[in-house]
Amino acid sequence: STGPVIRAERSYVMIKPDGVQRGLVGEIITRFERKGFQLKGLKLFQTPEDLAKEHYKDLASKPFYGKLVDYIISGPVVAMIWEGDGVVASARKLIGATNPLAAEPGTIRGDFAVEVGRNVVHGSDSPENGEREIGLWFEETEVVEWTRDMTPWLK
Ligand code: 3AN
Repeated sequence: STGPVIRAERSYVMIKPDGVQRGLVGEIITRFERKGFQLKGLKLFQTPEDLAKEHYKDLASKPFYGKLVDYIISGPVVAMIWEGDGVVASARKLIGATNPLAAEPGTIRGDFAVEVGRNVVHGSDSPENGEREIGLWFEETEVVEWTRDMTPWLK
């Protein structure tokens, strides 16, 4: 067929080095799974400095940019693609406010973080940025197409 490909909304979600080091990987993935979003890509990854700089290039003029890049490359991250209707805005609700002290309890940052410079997780701020970030962090061969309606596992 020749029609345009209409693809579901996707967000780039990343567990930052503090989240990995604190053993929060399972907890964070669980929140996205049980909400109902679909995991389309996942890897533990040591970020090269040039990629961290590119990812945060919109913040390059901020005074904290250098520290932010150092933090992101300080240890492995868990890079993820989550897909579903409204996933970008919903992921940001699950994650909570940028400043963890302002984040509501029940959000990831509200439950697990206190410092803006160590706020555990990233989520894309628009569907367009989601696609941009997925393109930065994932090779096409690392994006997995799969369906959740398969043969029942239990009878
Ligand atoms: P969010 O991650 O909630 O989308 P942004 O895009 O404003 O927030 O900021 C990106 C990242 O920059 C934040 N996750 C945080 O790690 C860092 N950051 C933002 N503001 C500050 C700040 N005032 N001091 C240190 N780091 C900051």
